[in-house]
Amino acid sequence: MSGLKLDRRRFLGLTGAGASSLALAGCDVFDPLLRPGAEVRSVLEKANDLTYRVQRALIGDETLAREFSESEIRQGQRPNGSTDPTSMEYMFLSRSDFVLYKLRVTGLVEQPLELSLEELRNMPARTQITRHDCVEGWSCIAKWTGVPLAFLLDQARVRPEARYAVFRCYDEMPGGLAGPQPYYGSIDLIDARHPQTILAYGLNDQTLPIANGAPLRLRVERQLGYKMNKYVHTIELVESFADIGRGKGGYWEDHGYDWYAGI
Ligand SMILES: Nc1nc2c(c(=O)[nH]1)N[C@H]1C(S)=C(S)[C@@H](COP(=O)(O)O)O[C@H]1N2
Ligand SMILES: [Mo]
Repeated sequence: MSGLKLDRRRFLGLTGAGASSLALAGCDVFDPLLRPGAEVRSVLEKANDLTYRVQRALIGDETLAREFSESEIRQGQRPNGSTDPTSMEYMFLSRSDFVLYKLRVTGLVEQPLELSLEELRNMPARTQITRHDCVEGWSCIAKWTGVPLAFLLDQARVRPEARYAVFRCYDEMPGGLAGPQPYYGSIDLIDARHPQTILAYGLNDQTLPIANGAPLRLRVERQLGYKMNKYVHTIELVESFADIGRGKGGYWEDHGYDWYAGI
């Protein structure tokens, strides 16, 4: 996989800047360079689109991310980003061990679903030991257990117009002048149906802790950490994410990060 990483870095280097380094420089509300239509923005958007297509062509649809052995788990999964959501609904659910939690699967589906944790735990499960790479430059190897997203999509019977799965989360992030924004993200249906894409409720043989996204978080193993939404309450199948948030497909994407964060 390191060859691919190098290609991507080199490619972003050629465009002048990775989207992430620009985003880290400041909130785009105040950054005229990242205004919709600004030249830098459109170069970044084209770069992201090309990165996505090049990576898709290189890695194929079904290639598996590397899996590790138990002995390679050296530490707990380092919590990052939100670690303790404070919305009323979340605090209410977490105080009663999420017994009233329901995952909703909605949007372009024939059969919308509302599933309790118990129902999710009784579905086919997959366990995988994988490496989580954060855009900030650290990695952790951890063991994740959950239900394959493909199984949920089959139960919900996705309509042919659907192109993306959007994940909505309980936690809120700073949104600049617009006020707090709920964390959200999206992946295409190729990644959504990938065999290692799971909604995890277990981490290192324990119940998923709040710090790491309880009760349910996404694992999408061929992309960077910010794509792996924690605290998921709704999965919505859509044809386009242009009308959601600021239209870039996720909270961090709305702040300049690549939509396709392949590693
Ligand atoms: N809802 C939500 N999901 C999130 C984040 C977040 O802040 N909120 N942070 C992301 C980032 S940047 C990383 S690296 C991983 C961290 O997951 P962990 O806390 O289990 O290590 O979650 C990702 N998913
Ligand atoms: Mo991250």
